[in-house]
Amino acid sequence: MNDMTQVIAEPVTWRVADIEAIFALPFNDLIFRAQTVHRAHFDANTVQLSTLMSIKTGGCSEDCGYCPQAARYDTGVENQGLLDIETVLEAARAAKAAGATRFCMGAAWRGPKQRDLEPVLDMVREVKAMGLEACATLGMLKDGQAEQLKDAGLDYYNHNLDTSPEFYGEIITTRDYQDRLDTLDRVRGADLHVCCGGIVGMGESRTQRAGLIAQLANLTPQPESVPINMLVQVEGTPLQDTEAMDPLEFVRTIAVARIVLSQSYVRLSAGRTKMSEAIQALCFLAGANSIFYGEKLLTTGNPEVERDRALLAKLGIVPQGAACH
Ligand code: SAM
Ligand code: DTB
Ligand code: SF4
Repeated sequence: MNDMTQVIAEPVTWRVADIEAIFALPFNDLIFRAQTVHRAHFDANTVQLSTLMSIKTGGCSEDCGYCPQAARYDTGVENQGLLDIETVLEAARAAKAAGATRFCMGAAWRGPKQRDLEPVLDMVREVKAMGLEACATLGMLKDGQAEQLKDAGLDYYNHNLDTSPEFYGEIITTRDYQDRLDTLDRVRGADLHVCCGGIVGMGESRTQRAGLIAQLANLTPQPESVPINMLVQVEGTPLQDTEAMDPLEFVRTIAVARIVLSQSYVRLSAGRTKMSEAIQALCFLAGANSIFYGEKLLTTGNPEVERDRALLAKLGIVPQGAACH
């Protein structure tokens, strides 16, 4: 036992200070620790691939300062009502053919109304029937909606905490942190898998990054999937000119998430088009074991499928479920 073991011994409740201490480890110690935790729980050379699709785009009533889909910011995103089911299923079939195992449907809603939810339930049923896992991110859920999604066969619901409680008010004012925690409770209460993470590079401090990770780590049970997004700076949003984050600090964030969320899939999410292959490789070394796969996220770009295939091949990382394709 050395001092480092002492610092990262798993407490019942993670304090922000515990997490800051992990952040502050020498880089090599941090990565070694993250790899050790990763290898205790996962095959270190496997990655899970999810493909995203925006099923309802833009015109959103919320004021999330990072988001190109908020109606109040002039970002050039074209509004698109809920897509018809066949368009969505065609994209899901293509995602499966390209090797994704999960299809995630995103909607620019504050939350779905019942009349919005019903067609989405049909999409979930059909995506499942294709043999894909189904995920949705539709905003805040009201009582009973998570159960309807579960009954339709949904596997995962994505709802992010986005940042620490202390920084949150600088980014979003139209709903509060507790609203997000309440939706996460509803998702968990319906026995859905929870996909919950956040965004870094929004001008938050390291303490605030640790604050986000503490919130995620203290969810009980911890989320099965934790997307860590690097802010995509979109012109027209309040965060368009935020100072870019040091990529090595991003790698540290992934490593810390891996250590404290030891059994969660940590997803290297938005922001990959701006990352070199070397930084992405470091993120995998730090314990990231899932990515968004396909040339588009919701409204912004993601690396081309061929580029991702080449990168994974170069690293000897095999997509989960690849043997079936
Ligand atoms: N409207 C729903 C909601 O907000 O819950 C679902 C879709 S919303 C676009 C899903 C997530 O995308 C957000 O919670 C945020 O974490 C992420 N996101 C949105 N814009 C982003 C950006 N510019 N950079 C990085 N992540 C972003
Ligand atoms: C998540 O954490 N990141 C994804 C997914 N969950 C829905 C969305 C990223 C969106 C990036 C900006 C865009 O493409 O509009
Ligand atoms: Fe709307 Fe979701 Fe964008 Fe916020 S993140 S503005 S809720 S689409």
